Amino acid sequence: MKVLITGVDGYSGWPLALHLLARGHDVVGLDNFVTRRRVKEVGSWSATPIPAFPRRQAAVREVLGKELGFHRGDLADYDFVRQVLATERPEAIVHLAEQRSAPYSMIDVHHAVDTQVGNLTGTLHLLYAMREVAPDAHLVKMGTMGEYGTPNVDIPEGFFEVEFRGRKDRLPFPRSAGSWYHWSKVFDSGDVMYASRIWGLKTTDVMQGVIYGIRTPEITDDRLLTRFDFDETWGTALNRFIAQAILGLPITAYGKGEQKRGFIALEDSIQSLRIAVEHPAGPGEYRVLNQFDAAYSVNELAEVAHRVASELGLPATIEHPADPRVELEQHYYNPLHDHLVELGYRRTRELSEVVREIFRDLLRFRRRLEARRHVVLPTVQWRSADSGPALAARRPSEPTPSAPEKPSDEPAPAGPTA
Ligand code: USQ
Repeated sequence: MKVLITGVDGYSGWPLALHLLARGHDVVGLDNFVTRRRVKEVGSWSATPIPAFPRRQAAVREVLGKELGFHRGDLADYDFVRQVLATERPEAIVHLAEQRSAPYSMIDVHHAVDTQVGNLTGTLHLLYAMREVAPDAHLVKMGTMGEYGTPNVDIPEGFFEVEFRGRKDRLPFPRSAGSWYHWSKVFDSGDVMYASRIWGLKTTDVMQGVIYGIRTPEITDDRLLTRFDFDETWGTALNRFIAQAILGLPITAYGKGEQKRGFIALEDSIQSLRIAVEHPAGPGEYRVLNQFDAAYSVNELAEVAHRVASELGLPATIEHPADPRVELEQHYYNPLHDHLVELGYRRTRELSEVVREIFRDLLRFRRRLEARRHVVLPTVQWRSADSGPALAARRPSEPTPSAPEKPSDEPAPAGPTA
């Protein structure tokens, strides 16, 4: 099958490309490298060194013996999007090219607008281009479990049967997101569902839980590593906890730490996306998949990171700073996740084994963590206008005045680096 991946240079896009190539699919990617620029903007970088894209393509050629096609460009440019779809004629499009950080979207008005305008524009451009030149393609769109929020009832996969004042219907389950970023995904979901209905497009909306991990079976060489973010803006909870333990910083379980989320290992998240691609939705179908394996509280994650750190002789401590987010710190959480299992998905990775693997990798790149230790502790506040001094009132992608010099282990800049 021919698959187009938007956001192929990113954390999930890159290992997905490797996995689909290894499975014998034709893969072509698209990216504008904005994540690399945005991570630099907050003064950080990936713990794993990420080569410039042409070097990544060369490594794929050498290690996997496969050709990864690529278009550099921006989904904000409709002519570019239509041109790529018309030239490549993909059978499936996996749309990952969105601003993916909740804290980034909460920095200030500019970052909120950048997130919502960028995410919604890219999705609408893809939908219109599909209608114009690729109406038979299947769109697999990356959404988020965070669209649902944390209601005090079970969470179905997208839709539920409801009876109100004596009448029944099957309706989209109410969304109640917790950041401007998460709301952008809610609005996207509405647009994808509507485009399916009016144009008969095949669409799958993936309600993705928090992904953790660094490795997939295809990553057999350091040149094939995916990025690993650990700063307060781009790093997700578990990634940050492990980096904090290595750096001797407190593990920051916000508030009571009883916030629960759905989690999935990177390798299993890639498996799920591949299954969604290989089992397309039907014409006019808007299919929703809740994509996570298990719900853990932030405290449980902190404890796993602490336990593995202790095994490795690292003296970690867990702290509970006031929660910078506006979220329930104790709540019911029971989302359903059966659709992917029905399509053949099986969990392959356990939390503590992946945590050990991340520690092993990050200890090798400890110098890169050390060089950015000043961007690990939280500064962005959901409530007040008073974000940390390095972030307040700057337009997206303005250079960060406080960013330190590059350590010598950064790859030579033969193009964009991360
Ligand atoms: N948290 C801490 N300490 C930290 C960082 C986070 O306690 O140092 C807590 C947060 O308060 C939150 C939970 O951990 O309760 C999850 O936060 P996160 O930063 O790991 O994840 P989140 O902001 O929800 O976003 C991430 C990805 C996003 C994806 C989402 C899936 O960045 O792209 O959509 O996970 S979900 O969480 O299911 O919405």
